[in-house]
Amino acid sequence: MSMSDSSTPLRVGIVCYPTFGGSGVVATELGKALAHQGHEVHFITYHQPVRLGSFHPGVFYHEVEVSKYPLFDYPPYELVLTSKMVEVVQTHNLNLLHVHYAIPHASAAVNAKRILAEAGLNVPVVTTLHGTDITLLGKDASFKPVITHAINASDAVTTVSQSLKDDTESTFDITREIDVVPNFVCPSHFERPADDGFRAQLSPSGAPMLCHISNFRPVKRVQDVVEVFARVREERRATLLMVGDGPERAAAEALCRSKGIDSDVVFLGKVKNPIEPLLISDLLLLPSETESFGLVALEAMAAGVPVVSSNVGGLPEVNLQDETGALRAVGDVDGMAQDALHILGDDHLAGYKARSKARAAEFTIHRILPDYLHVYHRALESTSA
Ligand code: GMT
Repeated sequence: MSMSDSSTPLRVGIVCYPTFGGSGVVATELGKALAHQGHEVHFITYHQPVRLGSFHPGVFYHEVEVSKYPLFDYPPYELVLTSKMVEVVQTHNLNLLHVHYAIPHASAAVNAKRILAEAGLNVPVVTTLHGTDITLLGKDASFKPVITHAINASDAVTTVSQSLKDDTESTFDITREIDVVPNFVCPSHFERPADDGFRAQLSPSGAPMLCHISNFRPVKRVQDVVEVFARVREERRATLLMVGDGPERAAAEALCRSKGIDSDVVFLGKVKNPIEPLLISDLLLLPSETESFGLVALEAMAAGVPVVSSNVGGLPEVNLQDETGALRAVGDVDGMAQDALHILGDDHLAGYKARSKARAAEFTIHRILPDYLHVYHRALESTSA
């Protein structure tokens, strides 16, 4: 039976960033879902992915250890990763490598593929682009030749939104087809009761709970979150839950103090499972400078939480104006506050919540997994041809 036969279980190597970022979450949940369907999945990364959990049949983890040799001011992670990919493909007879994020994963995979070809093994590389690898790093001329090559030399390339596909094609000299495979949520993760006790503790008055979840990098415009909340707070009681950590957190905390709203804002720090805070929230604020998809917006919607976001990148493909929330130009904190107040209004909130849930149901893993499998089989066919 040929490996491109869609009923044959595959042995897939998945390379991703193991941290809290959306790309790692998508890669990890995809791997778990593939294993659940009977495929064998090998995660290859420098740390166990945050969302991997302890034990899943069919899921294996291979750690990439970076050499601490004193000669290396800059440890060559990409090369160690390449070697690890070669080793795991050979040892476990993998059919395919699926790498998430262009740098350094796609370029390392393309190199591994070449090394394996010399040993007589033909292993296709599927690359999924997630956003900042194109929209931020892509703007850095020093990365351009490597990213361009990694994309063009992959056997299949997917982006998580149409907007990211357009950005990729306009930023790089792309000579190949790109498929759009949107991000997804796993409905079972949302089938749990909200922790009402925790909510009551955070918001004893029962006031609406606004929420922001990110890595607090400049691209997330965390200060805008505070500005929007401060305007909402002028009009009504409310609590803001800030989830995550990163370089902008201290400035955001200082801004809350200077605006005198710090007693209504709770900074939780990093939380392993953002679904828990979402389940006790009424509205997500996501005013990012750029966002290729905005996985957290989709997760919020799946938890029945509407979204007020900026109208950039892939966000309009996820968050629908007046249906699941509202979208405004980057930096329009007055407009976002107006939208938040409207959505939180007694007559509106329940409708927004219900429509958000319904919209998120269009992006469940059951719908998206076949798209990835289709891409895998096409890549397998093209390399075996
Ligand atoms: O948002 C980040 O800074 C993290 C980054 C990542 O690599 O995890 O997120 C990107 O990939 C996510 C998963 O596909 C997307 O949902 C995010 O929109 C995207 N971030 C940006 O484009 C800023």
